[in-house]
Amino acid sequence: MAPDPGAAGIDRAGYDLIVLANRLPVDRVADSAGADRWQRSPGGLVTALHPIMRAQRGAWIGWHGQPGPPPDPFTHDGIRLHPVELSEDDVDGYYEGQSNATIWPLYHDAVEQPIFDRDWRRSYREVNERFAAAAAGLAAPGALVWVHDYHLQLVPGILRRLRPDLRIGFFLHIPLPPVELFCQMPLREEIMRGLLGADLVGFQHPHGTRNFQRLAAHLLAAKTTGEVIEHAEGVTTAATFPISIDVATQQRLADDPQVRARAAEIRRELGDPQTLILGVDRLDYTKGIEHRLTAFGELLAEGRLDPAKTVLVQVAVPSRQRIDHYQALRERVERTVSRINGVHAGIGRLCVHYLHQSYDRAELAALYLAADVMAVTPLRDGMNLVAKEYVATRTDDTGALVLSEFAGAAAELSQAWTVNPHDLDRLKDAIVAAAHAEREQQTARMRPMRAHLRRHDVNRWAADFLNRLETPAGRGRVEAAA
Ligand code: GDG
Repeated sequence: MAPDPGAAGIDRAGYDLIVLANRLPVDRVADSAGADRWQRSPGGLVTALHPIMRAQRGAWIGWHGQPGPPPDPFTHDGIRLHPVELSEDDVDGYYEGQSNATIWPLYHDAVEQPIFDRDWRRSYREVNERFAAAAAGLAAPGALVWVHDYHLQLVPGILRRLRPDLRIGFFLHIPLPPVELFCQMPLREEIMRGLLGADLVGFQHPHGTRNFQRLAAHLLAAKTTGEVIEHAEGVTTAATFPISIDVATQQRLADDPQVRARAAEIRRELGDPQTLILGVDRLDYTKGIEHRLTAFGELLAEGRLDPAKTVLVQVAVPSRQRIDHYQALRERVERTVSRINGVHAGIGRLCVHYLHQSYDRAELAALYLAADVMAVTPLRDGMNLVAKEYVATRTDDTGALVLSEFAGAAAELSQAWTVNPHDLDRLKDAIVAAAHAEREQQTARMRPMRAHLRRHDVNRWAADFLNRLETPAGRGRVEAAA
């Protein structure tokens, strides 16, 4: 990778907008000649922030994905990227430990037992301090700083002390649990003080916002009026900003003749089933993959779905594979898939196609187009973008979405077949009803959901948050990117 001439000069001037997230918005890939290069990651957050970051001279602070010394800061696609160093110990303690084996399960209703460990907490604190120091050193006077997600909850408070001049926003992408659960966390007061260091804290769902207000009162005797929380260090606004997807890009993919041809080919390759049911998730215990498989297996066994005419494609994107909870989940899922196929499949005819792989956006869009039923059954999920992507892809208003009421998306996609995934009988009924839905019924449900998404895309989400964050400073409005 080429060095960046003049980089130090750019950084010295300071940035008016800084984003902090655990990961930088790029992945390191090898090109055809075997040399390393950076490639923009596919996520919606990057897509939404990209035009705003370019227009506002923004910098992004995050980990580049490898333990050990980081590369020098560099510019990619017009955005300045500042890698933060994580040692092997930091990856174990801050990332895999405190973030993904303590906070992640606890914030998802403790559907797996959170593990509490003093060393992980120390590491979490140290890495949060490192991120905050990086932002303090790079922000122009009065800059906007937008901190993302559960890995960096201490950053707003630390940064506030280092740089009281900044406008600091924080967005939590996952749920914030109720007081009774959150209070298990040994770091509970520190995390609340960290978050209250922000001027604006955003949540996916009103439940998160409400839990935050209650926690502020319970742990720190703060007082809430409307959206404003008064606490010992000042005032913080807490509000709901449901994240969304890049609808225009999703629709373009859906209308691409190559993607449509691939969707038809997928159906042929699966033996032209009458009903194709699809699941797309990171292989994570919050996503309810096991509940979905169990429901599907019982429906086949009871003859309510015909094994010769019904196929379930389950994409399970590899995730956090070094963590025990995830290894155990993988084994359970693979055993269940194999049991269903063992009993119900035939020669050359699988009932469950289980794909422990990741796919590019075009292949995912082809899968969404090919699927008669999309099954999104998390036990708890901040939002769930897969549900939104499926709806946005169905530009002819066909298809059927089965959606867990415990996904944030259920608050907006109310015309889906909504289910409680713990209630297996109702889950099975919903899958059957969605599989048998007539076209008019599909359209009546899909059309309003698609219309909602067209009005509430990720650009609007980002612009809403940033406008709200900068209101008191009275600067110009951020326009949603076209
Ligand atoms: C967290 C919260 C919240 C899927 N397979 C592949 C792939 N994907 C993309 C999907 C979608 C994204 O990954 C997954 O987003 P989700 O929202 O479904 O879930 P989490 O990863 O758990 O995300 C969640 C989200 O943050 C945003 O705030 O909605 O609640 O848990 O966009 O299309 N992407 C690629 N290859 C794949 O195989 N490149």
